[in-house]
Amino acid sequence: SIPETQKGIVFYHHNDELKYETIKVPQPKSNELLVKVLYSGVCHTDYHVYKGDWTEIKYKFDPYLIGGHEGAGIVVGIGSQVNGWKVGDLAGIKWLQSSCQTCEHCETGEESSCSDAELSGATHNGSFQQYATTDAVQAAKLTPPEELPIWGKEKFNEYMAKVSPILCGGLTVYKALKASNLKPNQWCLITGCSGGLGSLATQYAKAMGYRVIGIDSGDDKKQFFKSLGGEVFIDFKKTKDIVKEIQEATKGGPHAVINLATSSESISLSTKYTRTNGTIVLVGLPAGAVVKSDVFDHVIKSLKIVGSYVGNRADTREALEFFNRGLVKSEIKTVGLSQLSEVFKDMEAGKIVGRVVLDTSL
Ligand code: 8ID
Ligand code: ZN
Repeated sequence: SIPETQKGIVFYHHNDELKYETIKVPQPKSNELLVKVLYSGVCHTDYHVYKGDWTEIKYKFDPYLIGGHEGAGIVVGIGSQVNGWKVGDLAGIKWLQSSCQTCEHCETGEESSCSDAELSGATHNGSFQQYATTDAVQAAKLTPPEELPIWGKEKFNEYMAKVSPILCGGLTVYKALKASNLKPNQWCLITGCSGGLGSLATQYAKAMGYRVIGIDSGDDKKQFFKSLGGEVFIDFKKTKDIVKEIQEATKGGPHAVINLATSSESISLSTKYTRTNGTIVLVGLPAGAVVKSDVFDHVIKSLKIVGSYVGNRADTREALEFFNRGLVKSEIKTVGLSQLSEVFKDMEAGKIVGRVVLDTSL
């Protein structure tokens, strides 16, 4: 049975105290599922939202906001207009909470570009609570682990915890790698390669047949990156001539760069070391970031700069399949929901290796 109240992490203004409170369990609207959230990954996006870094979004405080958009849980309630879901199904809550289904972008499967999209943890209360509502069309179908050869029923909790970062991190980097137009055996450079998205990007890139060079900092992050199959690690705090070092290691620069680091300068820097005819993919969204590219160089080298924003439902299904097949492992540390503010502090300090996932029961 569904309780009337639950625990959640709420904040009333950007940068305000994060409060672990007893709040009402929400009611699903006619198009929504009610999901009992078991685990939710903490994405750097949640921290940007909390700080109010992105002034372009119309955040919804009613009166508070609940973050979280990597929620993995069990369907416990279904709105009257919902098709294709039943109580007991496993569902994932994504950043793209819902889209209008009728505009040009939705029509062509580019629903993340829908101007009426609702966003989990920003315009709609997200997965940092024990029960959350989510639009049934955009919710991700999760496969029960007992149906997967390499998982199995006894690993239910582990599966749910580890699948959660795929719902934003995995999906986003998988789509970004597609947008890079890389061919097998080409060099893929990943900035922030040992962070949440970076640890997944390293593995998806490898699984897709690319050679991976990563930039991040610290010996723990270097070791971690190598354990994921990364070939060359550049420590941005130790390197004297980063452009030269990258170009030497890749014999002319990477064929594509996936910019994940939450650093504006590192994005502009990527235009300097990318190989001639290469593609620079923008994913990370540091506050107020601008990419500066030297036009002469840009033209002569025929560089392409492209943005990539989460992914559509097919990208979600495909990203989940890589995970279900064991081609991509989700490297996580699990802590209680009540610990979110400590997680944000570590994130700000760049201390997190891989992804932190919150257990909503703690
Ligand atoms: O759809 C999208 N475009 C999308 C989806 C999901 C997340 C975009 N994002 C954005 C987030 O909002 C955030 O801005 O991607 C960015 C990365 O998210 P994350 O992976 O969740 O962040 P993290 O775990 O904190 O990792 C960031 C890493 O960057 C490193 C840090 O050491 C950390 O490991 N880093 C920094 I800070 N400066 C760097 C630099 N100059 C750097 N790595 C290389 N060079
Ligand atoms: Zn995210």
